[in-house]
Amino acid sequence: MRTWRKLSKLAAVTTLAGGLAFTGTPAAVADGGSTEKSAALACGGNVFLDGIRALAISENGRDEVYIEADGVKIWPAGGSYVSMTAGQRVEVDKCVRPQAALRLMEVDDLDPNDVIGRVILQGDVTRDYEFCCGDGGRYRIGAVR
Ligand SMILES: [Ca+2]
Ligand SMILES: [Ca+2]
Repeated sequence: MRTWRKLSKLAAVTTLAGGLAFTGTPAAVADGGSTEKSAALACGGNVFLDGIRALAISENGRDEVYIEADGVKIWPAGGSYVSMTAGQRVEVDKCVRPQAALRLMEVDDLDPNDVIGRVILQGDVTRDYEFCCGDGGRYRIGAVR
């Protein structure tokens, strides 16, 4: 019963996002397409991390960022970091547990790496979270249930 309700909700959201170009939708919905909703369903009881956007970067030009969940690096899979500029959005596409503690790290060669911010997911909701404001960086990530 619960699964059916969730499917119905996601289908409604997808229809809305696909059919109307209005402002004010949550970024997780506005930034993602129906493929993200399908991927979220593939996460089962977990939360799907959709994409991350750099609202403000902590360094001149580019930040080198990666994401940890519960102390373990989960993104990017094929490298030690992703290089991001202000305003850029990059797909994350990872499943994490509903109450995972996320940390956004910024790699520095000579200093210890910077912590941009931490968030603890609020389980059973689709919403955006912000990593803020370590070293002046601010990033938004969409979590889809
Ligand atoms: Ca730094
Ligand atoms: Ca750096």
